[in-house]
Amino acid sequence: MVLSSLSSVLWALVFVAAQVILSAGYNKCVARNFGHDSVVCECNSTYCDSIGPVSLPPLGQFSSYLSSIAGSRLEASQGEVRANSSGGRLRLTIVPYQKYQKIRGFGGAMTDAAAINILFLSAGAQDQLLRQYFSSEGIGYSVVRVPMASCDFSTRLYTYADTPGDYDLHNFTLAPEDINMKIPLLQRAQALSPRPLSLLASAWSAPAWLKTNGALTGKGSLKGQPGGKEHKTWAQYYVRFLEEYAKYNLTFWALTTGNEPSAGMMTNYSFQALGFTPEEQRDWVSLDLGPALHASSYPHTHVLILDDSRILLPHWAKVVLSDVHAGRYIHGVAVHWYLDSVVPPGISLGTTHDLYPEYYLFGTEACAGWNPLHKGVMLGSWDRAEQYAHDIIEDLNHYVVGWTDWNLALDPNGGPNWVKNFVDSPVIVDATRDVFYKQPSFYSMAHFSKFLWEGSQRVGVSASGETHLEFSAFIRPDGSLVLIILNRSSSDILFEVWDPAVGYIPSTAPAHSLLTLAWKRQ
Ligand SMILES: *[C@@H]1O[C@H](CO)[C@@H](O)[C@H](O)[C@H]1NC(C)=O
Ligand SMILES: *[C@@H]1O[C@H](CO)[C@@H](O)[C@H](O)[C@H]1NC(C)=O
Ligand SMILES: *[C@@H]1O[C@H](CO)[C@@H](O)[C@H](O)[C@H]1NC(C)=O
Ligand SMILES: *[C@@H]1O[C@H](CO)[C@@H](O)[C@H](O)[C@H]1NC(C)=O
Ligand SMILES: *[C@@H]1O[C@H](CO)[C@@H](O)[C@H](O)[C@H]1NC(C)=O
Ligand SMILES: CC(=O)N[C@H]1CO[C@H](CO)[C@@H](O)[C@@H]1O
Repeated sequence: MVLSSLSSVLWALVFVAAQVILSAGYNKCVARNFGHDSVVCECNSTYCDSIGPVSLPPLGQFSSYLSSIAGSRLEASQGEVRANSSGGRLRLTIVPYQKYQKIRGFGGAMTDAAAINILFLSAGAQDQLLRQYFSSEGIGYSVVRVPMASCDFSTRLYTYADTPGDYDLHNFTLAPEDINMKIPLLQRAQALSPRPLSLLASAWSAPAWLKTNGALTGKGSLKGQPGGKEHKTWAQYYVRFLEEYAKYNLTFWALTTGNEPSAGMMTNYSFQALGFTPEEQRDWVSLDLGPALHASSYPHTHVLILDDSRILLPHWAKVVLSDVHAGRYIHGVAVHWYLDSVVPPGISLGTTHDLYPEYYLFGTEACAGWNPLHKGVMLGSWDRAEQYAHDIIEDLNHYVVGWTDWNLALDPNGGPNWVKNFVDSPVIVDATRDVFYKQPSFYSMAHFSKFLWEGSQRVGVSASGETHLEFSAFIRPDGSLVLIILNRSSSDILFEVWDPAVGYIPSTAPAHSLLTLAWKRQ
């Protein structure tokens, strides 16, 4: 007992001594405390904290990036990989021959609300904000979800084809929100990004005249049956959207079959929705959407089904993917996080993967502050950063290949939102001061998005004993290893990582912290 704690203390001292704090060239967080459990980092038109582009030290050393409730934000250090175990502490062993899914990417949504907030800033601050997400000195977002027409995070209700009876979509036209706000911002984001962005389109509601309830909100679905004229027009609407955005050099990686089809099945649902049963979605894809896309100029656009909570899995996937006519047009299953705390990942995500391993799972929406008990923005909430990291790790450990946050930016009230469904965002814009605040959840995203490049493959990790640490490990396309570790408890823990290819990495996960470790293996 005494010996082992003495050796722990010695190891801690050796570890601290070995750390090289890399401060040169880094912009530090300008921390502001709004009275919650941690701080935000304030950015303006001339200054924003950044760790810059990341490169790894030579073989035999490792990099470590730490964020914590105590105020660390991607704090970088390096250490030596050791030949011998430090003994006595929890060991996480990398199991490189256990290979799982490959990462597609991480990102957020360019809603009308996000675009409005970003454009409220001065040109310099807009640029800082976009760089934070998309440039190589930022956090490496590569996915942007783009709502097709209005959703609750709009200031008015509209679709692109509001002329009743316009089955041929002669009057289909993008909105001012697209042309003046979202498209220019997406073009700027693309110009800042070192690689092509993966754009993802989702529609909230079909035009009212195509729907059983004659309205964009509330309970309603498409009139008629799959194969009928309403369903065909609705498929063509997607194709027209792809064509219109392509005129601005914005091409889409994927589209979903529609945001939250379960919402449109609920009586008096308060904002834009379009109900689908899994059977109707299956037949619409097989008879209308699939053939329309196939015949369009964009036949390689991925189609993701569900776009709703995982509580609907595996049932939804079974109904849709068991049908070969629908299944051949489909690439993946999109999930939202809202009910994750009550739906175990194994029986939903895991089972769906086991049944249909040829279809990937992808996270398309998540936000904090949606729960009526803790609604809206909470500036500096570390608890919300932990909610993000916990959910991302849980998803990654159950075959999910990417995770998309909701609004890229909101105002201090969590809007605008025409139905007052205010929520939180990793970036909160205070236009009155021409600043934006990077919330703890922004760094939560960064611990994954900046390090897990497209093509990174999850590998096994085994713990030497019982632990509440949460972790996930990946081998990147360049052969380096990235291990992300979350400690949601209130005490520090010493542990070591053993990678048989290189040796032992002593580390510590402070109370309420998120840690990304990375090292070369060859
Ligand atoms: C931006 O923030 C930095 C760091 O806090 C500060 O030094 C600078 O004066 C600010 N610039 C403006 C335009 O407010
Ligand atoms: C590592 O362990 C081996 C055998 O257990 C020992 O011979 C060697 O001296 C140790 N090396 C170091 C650097 O402690
Ligand atoms: C729809 O487009 C047609 C031409 O294709 C035009 O004559 C008509 O005025 C438009 N209707 C509306 C409501 O914009
Ligand atoms: C279109 O976008 C691609 C990147 O997605 C870029 O390489 C190309 O230069 C752009 N073309 C025009 C005309 O802007
Ligand atoms: C739904 O809305 C209608 C019209 O506003 C109202 O008459 C009805 O009572 C509402 N139903 C429920 C279940 O709230
Ligand atoms: C740093 C750390 O781990 N502190 C807590 C982290 O989680 C573990 C569970 O393994 C707790 O026991 C630690 O106290």
